Amino acid sequence: IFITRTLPEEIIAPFRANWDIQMWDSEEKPVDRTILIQETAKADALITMLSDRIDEQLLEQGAQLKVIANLAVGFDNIDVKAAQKKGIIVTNTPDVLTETTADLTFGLLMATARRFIEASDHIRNGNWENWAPLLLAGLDIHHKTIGIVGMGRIGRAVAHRAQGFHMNVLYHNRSRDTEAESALGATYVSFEELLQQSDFVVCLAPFTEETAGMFNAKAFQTMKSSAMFINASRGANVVEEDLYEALVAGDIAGAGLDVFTKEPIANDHPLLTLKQVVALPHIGSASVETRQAMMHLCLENINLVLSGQQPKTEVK
Ligand code: 8YV
Repeated sequence: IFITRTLPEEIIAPFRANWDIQMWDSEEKPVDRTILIQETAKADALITMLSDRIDEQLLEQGAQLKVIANLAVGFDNIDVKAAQKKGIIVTNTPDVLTETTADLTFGLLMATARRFIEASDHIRNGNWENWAPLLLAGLDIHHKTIGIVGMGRIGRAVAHRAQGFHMNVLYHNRSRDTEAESALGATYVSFEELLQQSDFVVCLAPFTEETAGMFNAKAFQTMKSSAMFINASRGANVVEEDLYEALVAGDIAGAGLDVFTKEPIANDHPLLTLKQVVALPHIGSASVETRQAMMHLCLENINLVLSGQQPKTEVK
């Protein structure tokens, strides 16, 4: 088993009894492509990260490769069709990260609406000298309209949180989710209606051919000028230049971004120059408990496949 980052030994240890486990020697730096190719040629199984490009060229090297366990619910870094054609099973980590990512998404919405980061910087920079009636005044969240684009597991968990804030929940999705409609009081609307009516537009859709760049100049111009855009799914669903222009022009009021088109972003990225932007380094699923559960699920899936059984969470 080759793992493309260093994972904690206490997670790996129980699996060492059965398998020869090798890890790339860094917690942070992505594995070199040449090493990944060499290791893939020797491996029965890989644990991969979003930053690893698993394409046809790499898969060609996997003479004995049986399973690729991606440490993420998303799998847009993997050519799943090419893997399946070669009989290689791909697994992901759904469910275990749903609530954690929904917590982060809702927190990001709150931080953006109520200007948490600016307010914290205000104190740290020594600017809290006086009280003023509108000092760091943000926008209300309760009783507002939230529009969720992508009503999957995480979308539903965010809708559930929004209910607690007495929000009106709209959603747009590839298909209608009648369960979410009855259980969460969510209303299905077209993408355009969602943009027109929402105070908070929240993107939780995976990156696919249909969602690529769907948040573009036209979308931002359709939103209310008082509305905020929150993205906790994939940066490439957004045309970042258009988002920047929309924020500068006042087409929308703010953005909370946990994801970017090309990660990691540089600290001179234009979006970071705007105070109405809250930016996070893709930490949606990053709680200790959840990251451990994700790692464990990857290893369990590999263990099952290599012992001839069905994995728990195969990407079909
Ligand atoms: C990743 C994510 O797990 O699950 C996903 O799809 O985007 C994150 O939770 C994280 O970036 C590590 O690859």
